[in-house]
Amino acid sequence: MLFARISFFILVALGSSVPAIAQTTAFPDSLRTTMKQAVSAAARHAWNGYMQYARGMDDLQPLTKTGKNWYRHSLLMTPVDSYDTFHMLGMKKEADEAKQLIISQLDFDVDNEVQVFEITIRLLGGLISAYEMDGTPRFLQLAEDLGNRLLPAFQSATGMPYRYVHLQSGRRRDSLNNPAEIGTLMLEFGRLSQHTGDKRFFKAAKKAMMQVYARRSRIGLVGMQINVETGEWTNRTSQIGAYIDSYYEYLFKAWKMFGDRDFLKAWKVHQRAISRYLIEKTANGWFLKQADMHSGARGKTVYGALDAFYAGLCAYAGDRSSAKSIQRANYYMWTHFGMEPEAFDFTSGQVLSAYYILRPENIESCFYLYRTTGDHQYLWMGKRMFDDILKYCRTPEAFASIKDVRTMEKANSMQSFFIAETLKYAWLLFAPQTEGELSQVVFNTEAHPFLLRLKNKK
Ligand code: DMJ
Repeated sequence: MLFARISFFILVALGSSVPAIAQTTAFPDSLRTTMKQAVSAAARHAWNGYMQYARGMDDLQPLTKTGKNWYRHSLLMTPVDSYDTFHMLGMKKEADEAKQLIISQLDFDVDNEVQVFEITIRLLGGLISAYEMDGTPRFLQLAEDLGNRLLPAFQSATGMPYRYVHLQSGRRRDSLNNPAEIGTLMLEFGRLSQHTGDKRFFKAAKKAMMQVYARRSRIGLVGMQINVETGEWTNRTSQIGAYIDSYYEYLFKAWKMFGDRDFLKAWKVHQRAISRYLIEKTANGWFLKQADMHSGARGKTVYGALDAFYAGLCAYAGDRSSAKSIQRANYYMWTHFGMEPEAFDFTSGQVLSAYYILRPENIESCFYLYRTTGDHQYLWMGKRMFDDILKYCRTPEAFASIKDVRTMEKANSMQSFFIAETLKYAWLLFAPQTEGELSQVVFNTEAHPFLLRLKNKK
């Protein structure tokens, strides 16, 4: 009792530096149903905004109520990214509308120079999962056509892809690439080979990924930028977030999906190095910092929205202890600023990039933590995050990003990953475990579910 009273006074005295602790009581079933319905309503609202103001274009700009294309011609980023979410959430009307747009309008024979990584995770991934979900052959034809148009990107001296490729001419550009954009092609290209029987896709993606792994430092880390022509690192700073993140994610997931031990071995080497050199244990949870890839020397203590995925990956890969401690830091990051900023310094507390662009990683980690531990605190965490998104990002027409989490001023963007990932993981968090069952599917980095095992296919 006395201890409880003392703790209370310490907590009050600490004020805003109190570590964020999520509620741990049982999450009522009725609330789960309410949350699921609220997430579905949010998905419907976001899609209606897109259909009313940006139909046929890539993205909706929610404040100006206009559409925006990434390149000269639309590649239907939002419909392709959204289709499997609607399918999974049982939103038939919305799924049919997205499918109709894709089947009638999507064409890759256009004068666009595209970013290989983004197009792979959003479009190739979305088309493959759509095909696996409803079996419509056109989805696979589109995926194969796209895969063939992206393949020239891998024609470099090392086999690591250039960052951009032109969809019609195959012209490549930008030899300064990074592990995330090189390695996060494996699931999509590998699965495309399995569906089409054309092994070139798997081979190209695996070679590229293993070229990055082969250039790891003696202590098992990789840097943030590499020249795909010379194989030289041009930025030797290591971290868990941008430019590297999903390279690690795909090593583990490629092992799950293809059962190829090369991926498992690489994942384990990196996992050890990350634990040793990048994790920093603080009173607010375990954050991940920057370090020199060769010496392991501590660098900037910058952490942010993208880094938050690593808790989920640890949980998925069986390291629950690290997962829980990192998720505590993730929740601190979300609650401390009102919503998570893109980046902050976890030593000084200073916000470095104040925007929130509807990113999924923190809720995604709640999903993996809940599915692997059954601990209801992750449901409460996810509820808090989703409620904040409703509170701060919802507009009369759709959802907007936040320009500055300190003022909650809105920004004119609704990225396609909001429906593809953020809302899918939020819904799955509250849905029965039979939905998005982790023993049946592997989610690509854009949350497109691929069947873990294909029947009768090599
Ligand atoms: C998504 O496109 C993917 O999750 C990617 O791996 C990282 N960035 C966004 C979401 O934040």
